[in-house]
Amino acid sequence: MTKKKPLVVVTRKLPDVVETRMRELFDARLNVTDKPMERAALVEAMQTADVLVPTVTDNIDAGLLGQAGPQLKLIANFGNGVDNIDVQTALSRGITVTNTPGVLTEDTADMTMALILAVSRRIPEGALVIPNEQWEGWSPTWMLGHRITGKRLGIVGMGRIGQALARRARAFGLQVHYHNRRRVSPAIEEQLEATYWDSLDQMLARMDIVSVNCPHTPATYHLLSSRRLKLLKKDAIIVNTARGDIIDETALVRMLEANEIAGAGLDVFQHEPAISPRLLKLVKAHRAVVLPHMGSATIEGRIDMGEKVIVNIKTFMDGHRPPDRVLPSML
Ligand code: 8YV
Repeated sequence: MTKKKPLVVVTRKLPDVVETRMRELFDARLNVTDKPMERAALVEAMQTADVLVPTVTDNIDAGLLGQAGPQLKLIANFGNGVDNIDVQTALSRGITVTNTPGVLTEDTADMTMALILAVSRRIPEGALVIPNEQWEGWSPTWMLGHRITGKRLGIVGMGRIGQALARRARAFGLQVHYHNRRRVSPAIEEQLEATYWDSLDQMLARMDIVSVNCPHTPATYHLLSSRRLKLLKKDAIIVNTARGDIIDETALVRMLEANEIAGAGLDVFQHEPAISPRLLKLVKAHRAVVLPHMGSATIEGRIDMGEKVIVNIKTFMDGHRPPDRVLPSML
């Protein structure tokens, strides 16, 4: 007798190869329209699926988890960050949670570097000049940005992505500084030529460029608070490819408006996809560069993420520990 395939509900459209493999292995319910699932549809999924595969756009909160049927045993998140899931509640209900670490590290670090360059060298502003037919020719004092070589980069969160950014930053001639919950090993520090600051406040006050690369957890919500943002140098820039909630966005907008900080490059927002009108105004005035959460948006990365989800489900269903379990100590 063949074993019954687990019912796997996938909330968004995934790359074709991933979906095809899922259909082969599981009783996969795919979202062909890619429209985010309404709450009622999510409730139904929680009550019927053996495995739920959500993304950053699904808020799997305690209320939803409270309605899960006893058959739901695994939430295999398509994504590295798990702040879209109330992991504590899931675990307390005996639901295992997995994520997709490692496979989006390089892509996200690339995008972080791209934002640093975009803000410092005014790339989005310059890229509009020719299509808008506004180029009157070269001038020695026009469209000047700032050199990044020799500047100090402060990385907030020296995990995989922070370290991948540090490697890139070294190649660009930046001085690497970092703050992390735990100091990284001397070998890594040496390899990255990175200077550790146990005081985030002190590091912030001295950096030319600050990059947010830590996960969003209750402990990092508004880590870059209004008070801390005020510590930044007036000519500093800040980039965020982690999660919008880590920066007090209202305070950041206020500082950009008042020219108390030189610029910002943001790939993530506090209430995405909603963007505050004041931030939008700053973007239009070229005071900030914004991207629509594209850090891991490569086809290779998204296929790798899908493969990780599949391995996690398959291992779990075969009765083993999935490789990417989210543990309470990570929160
Ligand atoms: C993903 C991300 O696109 O994986 C993450 O944590 O922020 C993104 O790069 C998204 O989470 C997919 O769910």
